[in-house]
Amino acid sequence: MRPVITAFEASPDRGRGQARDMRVRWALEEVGQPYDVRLLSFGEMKEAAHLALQPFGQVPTYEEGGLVLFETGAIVLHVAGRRAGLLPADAGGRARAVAWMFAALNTVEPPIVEREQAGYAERDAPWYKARLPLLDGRIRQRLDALSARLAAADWLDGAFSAGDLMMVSVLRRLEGSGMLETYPNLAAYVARAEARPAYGRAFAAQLAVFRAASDGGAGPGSSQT
Ligand code: GTB
Repeated sequence: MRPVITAFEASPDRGRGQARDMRVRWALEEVGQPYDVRLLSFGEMKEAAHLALQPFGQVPTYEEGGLVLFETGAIVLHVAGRRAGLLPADAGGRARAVAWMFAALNTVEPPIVEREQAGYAERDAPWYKARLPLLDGRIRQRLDALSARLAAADWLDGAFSAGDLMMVSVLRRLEGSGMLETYPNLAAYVARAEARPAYGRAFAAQLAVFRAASDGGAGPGSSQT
């Protein structure tokens, strides 16, 4: 049974792989699970048919037989549990990989998203310039800790895992901020993950969707990979 995921018909990130379907695509590629994609417009994401799958009207979702999932953390964990490649075989190693997934989503991503949102929503506000160092400081606190963790290691806990996939996906949101570059081992960590063939296939697939949409040829609203 090929799972079906949903993604933006025309991603606002212009194919830079920042939308969250990228994490799911990457996980599916890492475990060698072929999948289909249903592309949605912003309008379709807020319609009843999609809200029945994703109560917040967001992408991505994941459908597999009768199973419907939303939240990328839950989806990646499910994918990682179905086939080998993203979680260690031993129970302790699996639990630690899951802990790193949660760390990425609950501890590292929130300050990054907060800075991003401030850039969109508060840039013209009188307090924006004064608040920025505080927001940057919160991110640096997390990057300092991650950089120390990866001082003598390629990956967060032994071999590459779903924890690394999620952490790298989160760190990639700093692209263009210049912040990652001030931590050479974190920049190298992200580059190492991006060099994985599975990452390359996932990135190419989401970029192809954006290119098709910008050529005005998004096609029938679905794609295969
Ligand atoms: N917690 C949910 C999950 O992990 O699945 C969050 C899902 C989510 O935020 N989805 C976004 C969405 O559907 C798309 S990925 N937004 C529409 C809405 O809420 O109405 C977030 C995203 C979008 C665009 C960029 N970008 O342009 O760089 C980056 C990230």
